[in-house]
Amino acid sequence: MTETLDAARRAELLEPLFATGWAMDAERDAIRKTFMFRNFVQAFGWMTQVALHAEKLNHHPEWSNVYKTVEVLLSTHDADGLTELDVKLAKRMDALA
Ligand code: H2B
Repeated sequence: MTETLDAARRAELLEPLFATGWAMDAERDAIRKTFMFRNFVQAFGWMTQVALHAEKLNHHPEWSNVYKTVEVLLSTHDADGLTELDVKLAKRMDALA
């Protein structure tokens, strides 16, 4: 779970995420996505739900919120790159949005 994804797993697991708006971060082995909500309450409510899942997974996003926009970067610090945990959290974020 804490090993970085190899090329085959990347192709398999990241392609579906790219289709939903995730993109590779150019400088880090990470994925990014900007989530837009109707208003601040929707954005912060989503962050609260994601936070509970992140805590359960023991895997935490790098993110920032301005009004109704949330910028997210996912990477596994312990592995210094992308792992299945990032994919899991990204899918959960999409499902909750
Ligand atoms: N979150 C992320 N994104 N990457 C990690 O490597 C990580 C984490 N490690 N949350 C966890 C916590 C680790 O620090 C604890 C000790 O398990």
